[in-house]
Amino acid sequence: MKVIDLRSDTVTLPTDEMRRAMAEAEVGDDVYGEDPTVNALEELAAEMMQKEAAVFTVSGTMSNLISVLAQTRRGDEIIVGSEAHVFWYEVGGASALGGVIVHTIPNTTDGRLEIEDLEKAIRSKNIHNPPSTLLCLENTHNRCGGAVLDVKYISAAAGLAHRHSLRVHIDGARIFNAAVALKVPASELVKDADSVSFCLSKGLSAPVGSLVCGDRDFIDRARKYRKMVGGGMRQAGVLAAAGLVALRTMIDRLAEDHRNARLLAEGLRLIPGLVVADNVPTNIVLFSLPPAVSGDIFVKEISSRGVKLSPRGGQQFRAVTHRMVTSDDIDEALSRVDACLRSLR
Ligand code: TLP
Repeated sequence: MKVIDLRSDTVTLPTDEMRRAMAEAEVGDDVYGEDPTVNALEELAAEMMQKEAAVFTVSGTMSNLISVLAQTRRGDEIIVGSEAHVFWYEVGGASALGGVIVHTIPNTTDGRLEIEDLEKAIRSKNIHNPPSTLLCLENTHNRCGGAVLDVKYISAAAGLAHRHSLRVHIDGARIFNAAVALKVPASELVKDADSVSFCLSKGLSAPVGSLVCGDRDFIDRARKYRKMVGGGMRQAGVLAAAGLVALRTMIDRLAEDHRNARLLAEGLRLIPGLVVADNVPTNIVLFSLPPAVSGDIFVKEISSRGVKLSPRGGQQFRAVTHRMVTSDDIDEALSRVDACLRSLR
């Protein structure tokens, strides 16, 4: 039985071309700035995002953390969405290590922060208030079902933040999914941001890695913070080599993952009792079980039938499409989910 793993696009394995590039990578000590493959990856990332510079990190979590550390001081306040990855899944690193207050304001279901909410959240200059210094947006938005922020919205939110002297960070772990969905270059989506982080290890299939891009001063500070949190790597060119293949060859195919996610959502909607998110713009499908079925039992039962899903608490589940799942796999997963739910009713 083929296991169909829909927990996350992070489960994608490196391609043969990546493995060859890794084996043959020219390397050096990156802490000395001497790894030519890391340098090439950072240059390519900066060019693709139309920013001055970039730094390679081990993960999206580290990228977001050093982006916050390099743009705030202890006691500052950062404004993030209530569903933001930075808030939910990064172990509170920004507060624990950066000493910043995380001020959450509600995310709309399509991943935005209402401009009026944002305006109210920005602190006035008053002796009682912590200074608001950074706004974090997320594109695509994980907990909002792969929602996409468009250029117009980002410009409006960033414009407001900048007028109040906040900097703007975009957690673009899946920024290329957004770019492919909107048919715009990723650089357009980050042109109004001071910093962007994006991942190589999700839909782009590289085994490890993420990049932070921004102006040169900011990247110098971020690189220093990367070292502080133990992220200075040595012959990291073996990883960067896979990242170069990812950026050169794996972006356009994300459209296929988006088609498969829509197929999955359409199929799930036909299964009695399931409630499926209306909008599936990229590769993430959120759905809920009927109240009569226990989420804990369902997740065990469906995984014994060879379909892996991410529980999101209670009746809610997440399925993510990616390169290792074909449209035939989607059909198969749908029939297994259907059979599983019939057996549990
Ligand atoms: N998200 C993972 C889990 O942590 C939930 C996933 O499976 O989706 N920003 C966003 C928007 C993300 O979705 C993730 C990973 C990260 C940052 C962190 O990336 P990593 O896992 O490389 O630290």
